[in-house]
Amino acid sequence: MIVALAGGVGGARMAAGLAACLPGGDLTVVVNTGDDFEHLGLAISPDIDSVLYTLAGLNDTVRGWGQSGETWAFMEALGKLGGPDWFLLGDRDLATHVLRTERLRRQTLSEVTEGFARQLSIPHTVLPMSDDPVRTIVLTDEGELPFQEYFVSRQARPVYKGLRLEGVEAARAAPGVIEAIRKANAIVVCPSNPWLSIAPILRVPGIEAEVQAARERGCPVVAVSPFIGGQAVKGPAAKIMHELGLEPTPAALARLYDDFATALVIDNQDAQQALPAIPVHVTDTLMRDAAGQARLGRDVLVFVRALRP
Ligand code: FO1
Repeated sequence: MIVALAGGVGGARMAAGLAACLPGGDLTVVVNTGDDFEHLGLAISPDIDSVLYTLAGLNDTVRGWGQSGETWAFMEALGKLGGPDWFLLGDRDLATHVLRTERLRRQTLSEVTEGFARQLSIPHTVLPMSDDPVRTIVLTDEGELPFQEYFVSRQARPVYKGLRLEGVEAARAAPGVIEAIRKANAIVVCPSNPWLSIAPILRVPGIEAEVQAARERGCPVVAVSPFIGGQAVKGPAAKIMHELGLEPTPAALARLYDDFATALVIDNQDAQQALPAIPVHVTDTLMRDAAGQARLGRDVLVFVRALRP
């Protein structure tokens, strides 16, 4: 039983890599929902959708988010009417948001996600970190910005100063999250943005404590670095590290994850960097396509098995 903590494109790709190497039911992906927001009256859960689309092989591999073969008639029509065009909703993707919004009237986000996963023939468990609304607000040099305004509208240009997670104190981990961590033989922290994707998951009351409890009982907690040669594959993780006066290196990542990680997977390009005092596996961490995802998934699982007592 493997639990993966995931957010963003790196999280979705790693989850798909692990999924490709594990029998159905052996993987639970716990997904960040701090990026969720309401747009045009629709409930958007970008990270859940990235995980579902990638596990189902429907994802756009170039953009990293949304579906492949997407068309944009809705956006064109929206633009003609003077609607907001800063957040792109493809025609196929729109179906997900419309159906989710409608189902959320009588179902929880976990139930809606489970229904989508079943319909898409995904044999693994995909759980939101919480069914309660948690909204990531990014503190920047230009003031507080709701996550998608910072990330998409402002393209993460404002200088990152910190996070506020609206609603997190009252949020409960979604059903199955704590139980999955309790039963896990290993926990994989995906190569997601440590600040924007992983921190919100760990801040849901009970989740980080349960990961630490897993570590105490000898369960490997393996973090896969999102950095390659001082850069993030996608998104602002390296930029944020610099803005916080940190280096995007394996050692800095190990310090960030010091409270819970027991081992690290890093890229070949970073092998010459100062390494942390925990076990480190050096490999090619770039996931270019489904084969690359499966290769890294297999690599991580072999490393994990060697770590188990
Ligand atoms: N990311 C963008 O950079 N621009 C977009 O217009 C955009 C639209 C979008 C629509 C649905 C969806 O599920 C994701 C979308 N994303 C878009 C990605 C998303 O905002 C971010 O990648 C995540 O929130 C960060 O993990």
